[in-house]
Amino acid sequence: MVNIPPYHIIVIGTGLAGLTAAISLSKAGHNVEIVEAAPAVGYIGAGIQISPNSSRVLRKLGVDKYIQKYCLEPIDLKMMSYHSGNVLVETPLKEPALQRYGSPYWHIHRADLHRGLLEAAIDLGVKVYLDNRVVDIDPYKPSLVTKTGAKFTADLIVASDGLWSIARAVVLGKPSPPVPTGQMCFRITVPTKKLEGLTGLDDLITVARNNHWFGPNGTMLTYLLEGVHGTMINLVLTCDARMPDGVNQRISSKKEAKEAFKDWDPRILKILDYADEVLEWRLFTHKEAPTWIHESNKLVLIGDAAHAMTPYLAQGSAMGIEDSAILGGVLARLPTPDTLPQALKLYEKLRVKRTAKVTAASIDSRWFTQMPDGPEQKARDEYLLANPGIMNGHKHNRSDQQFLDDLFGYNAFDELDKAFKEAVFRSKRPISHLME
Ligand SMILES: Cc1cc2nc3c(=O)[nH]c(=O)nc-3n(C[C@H](O)[C@H](O)[C@H](O)COP(=O)(O)OP(=O)(O)OC[C@H]3O[C@@H](n4cnc5c(N)ncnc54)[C@H](O)[C@@H]3O)c2cc1C
Ligand SMILES: *[C@@H]1O[C@H](CO)[C@@H](O)[C@H](O)[C@H]1NC(C)=O
Ligand SMILES: *[C@@H]1O[C@H](CO)[C@@H](O)[C@H](O)[C@H]1NC(C)=O
Ligand SMILES: CC(=O)N[C@H]1CO[C@H](CO)[C@@H](O)[C@@H]1O
Repeated sequence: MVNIPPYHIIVIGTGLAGLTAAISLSKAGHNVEIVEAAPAVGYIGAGIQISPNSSRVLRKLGVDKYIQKYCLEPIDLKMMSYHSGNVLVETPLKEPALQRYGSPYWHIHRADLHRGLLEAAIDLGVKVYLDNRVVDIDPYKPSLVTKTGAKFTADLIVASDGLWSIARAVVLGKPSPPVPTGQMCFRITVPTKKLEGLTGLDDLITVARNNHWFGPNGTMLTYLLEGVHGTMINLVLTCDARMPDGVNQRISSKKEAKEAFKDWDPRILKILDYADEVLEWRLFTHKEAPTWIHESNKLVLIGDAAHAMTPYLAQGSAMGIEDSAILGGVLARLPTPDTLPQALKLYEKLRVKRTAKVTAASIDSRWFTQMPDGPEQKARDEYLLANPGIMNGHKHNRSDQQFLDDLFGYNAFDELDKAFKEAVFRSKRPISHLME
């Protein structure tokens, strides 16, 4: 093989997408630097769910050895009625993840995942510049300036600057702020040690499960985390926004959370009594962007910057992780400056449809899971009880075989192989001349 000089790539943001992209691009042979606004590599919120075909990406990138011991594998998914706690759905998670999709379903504390990704990136030689908020981007050079006055010039800028991305407006040529969904969530973790011995909680605090409650204009989700800080129960309580306009995140209290969910499963209210810290998060989404690539072909969006979605399916960062695998993959196979436009186009093509579909499904799942009490909700519950298990054509996506195969079965690496094979076959010309 000819000796191709690597790209010099600057990644904006050390979120889950940014760090995974840095690892993936570095493994593809490129030189990667990351600039991050925060003074320390932090993490937002508490737990995160990593579904099979994104755990596949992390394993393939070698991140598993940094995080494995902090991962729990939920045995099943339970969906319950908000007030009574009556079980409406119970489907296995751990076993199908391993058997059918070939990669585990993980629950992990974001701090542990973040630290693992950062260690993996640093071990690969990625340089991380903290406390360097990007204040200006020149997409043509491409270069960027941070608030410290430092200027970084590269061959390519990969913007994973999240929901409030400034790069997104540069790519689209106009502001494109996120859209509030009208909902918020309370995010809470409680060490299970504090809850031991309380009646009725055993199943919630000792068995690794994915527990959901459906209720009027809201949902609850709990799962266990096994972090460096010991075992914790993670709660995500979603409801219509009860925050003052203009406030998007704030420290809240157990009193607020209990008030918002006062008619819900008393087990959760009991757990809330033991919460020390309660955070409120306003939930946003983005309109689908017409493109993720700046016309210069030297600035590209990934992660929430490209496709922020509602968290109702727990797929936001999973999509960013898949993006990273694909972007690294195309830039491994198309590594020369003349092929950069084609490489980015292929990345976008492989990702836009999938993320749009998952975004749509995530929004739909809000309406299915949050019906107010009434005939429609009764019919839903009766349907769920009459149709247990995972099957083709199930009305609820989380029980529809086809939908799950599509979501969890997605193999970023196979998709990439397929795209390259198809492209070569169609053109019978070298890959660098494709997709013009
Ligand atoms: C309540 C809730 C629960 C969720 N649960 C799940 C789940 O279970 N599973 C799942 O897959 N997803 C989940 N998500 C979605 C997931 O959190 C996001 O999709 C994911 O964190 C996005 O990662 P990212 O790297 O794209 O962006 P971010 O994590 O937002 O990272 C962006 C980074 O860029 C930095 N940055 C921003 N601007 C600049 C700048 N100008 N200069 C330099 N740096 C900058 C930020 O400081 C930050 O570090 C959930 C989301 C919410 C709100
Ligand atoms: C619940 O949500 C629906 C749809 O957004 C809304 O019309 C209704 O007012 C909400 N109900 C309450 C009690 O807020
Ligand atoms: C499932 O997802 C599809 C989009 O992929 C959507 O059209 C459908 O309404 C969703 N169903 C439910 C119950 O959320
Ligand atoms: C649709 C798809 O790509 N599914 C893949 C998910 O992962 C398993 C295990 O590697 C593959 O066998 C599937 O093809």
